[in-house]
Amino acid sequence: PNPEQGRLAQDFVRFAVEAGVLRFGEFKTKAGRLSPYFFNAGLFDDGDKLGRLAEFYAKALLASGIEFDMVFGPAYKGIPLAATVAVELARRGRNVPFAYNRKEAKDHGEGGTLVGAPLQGRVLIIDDVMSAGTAARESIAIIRAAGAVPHAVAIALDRQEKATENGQDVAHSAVQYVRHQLGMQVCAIATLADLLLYLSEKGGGEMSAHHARVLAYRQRYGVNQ
Ligand code: OMP
Repeated sequence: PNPEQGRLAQDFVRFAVEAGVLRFGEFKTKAGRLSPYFFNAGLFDDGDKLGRLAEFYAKALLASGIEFDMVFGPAYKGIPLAATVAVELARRGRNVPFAYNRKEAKDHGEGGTLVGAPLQGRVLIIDDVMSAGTAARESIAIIRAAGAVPHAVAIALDRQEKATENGQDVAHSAVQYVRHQLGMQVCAIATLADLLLYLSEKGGGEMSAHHARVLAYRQRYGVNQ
C-alpha cells in the first residue's frame, strides 16, 4: 500500500472509532467468533457521517485504479452505501449507473428484485465488512444471473480473518478468496492491520489493552497477508 492509502486508512479508522462505529469489547461475529472489536456500519447514522463515509470510499476507489462500469448495493446495508458513493463519485467527475436489489420479490408494479440501472458490464459491489465472505457470494450470484460481470468489491473494513467453509476455518480470508479464486479486485478503505497500527500508535492504557486483545484475536483467527 502506498503512503497516501496508508494515511487514508488511518484517517478512516480514527473517524470510525470517534463516530462509535468501530467499538471494542466482546462481540459475536456472524461466523460465531468472539471478537474484541466490531465495526457496525449502521451507526454512520446522520447525513454528515454518511457523507464522510462516502468520501472515504470514493477516495479509496479512485486511488485504487480499479475500473468499473456501474455500482451495485446489496440489500439492505449496501443500498445506502452504494447510493451515497455513487453521488460522491459523480461529484468527483465519475458518474456511473447505480442499482440495488430487494430481498423480497415484488409481485406487482415494476416487479422483480432489481431496482435502478440495468446490471451490465463490470459491476462494482459496495458493501460494509468482509469477514467470512457469505454476503459477497450472494451479490456475485445476483450479478451473474443478470448477465453482468461481478468485477470488483469495495468494502470499508477487511477483517483479514480466516474464512469458513461448511463451518470449518480455512487458511485464506474471504477477501483473498474473492481476489485469487474469483479473480475480482477488492478495495478496502482499511484493514485489520490498519486498526492494529492505529491502536499501537495511540498507545496509552485503554488503547494498549485493546491492541493486545485485537492482536490475540489475529493470532487465533487472522490470515497471513
Ligand atoms: P460475511 O458475510 O461472513 O463476510 O460477514 C460480513 C458481515 O458480518 C457484515 O455484513 C456484518 O453483517 C457482519 N459484521 C460486521 O458488520 N462487522 C464486523 O466487525 C464483523 C461482522 C461479522 O459478523 O463478521
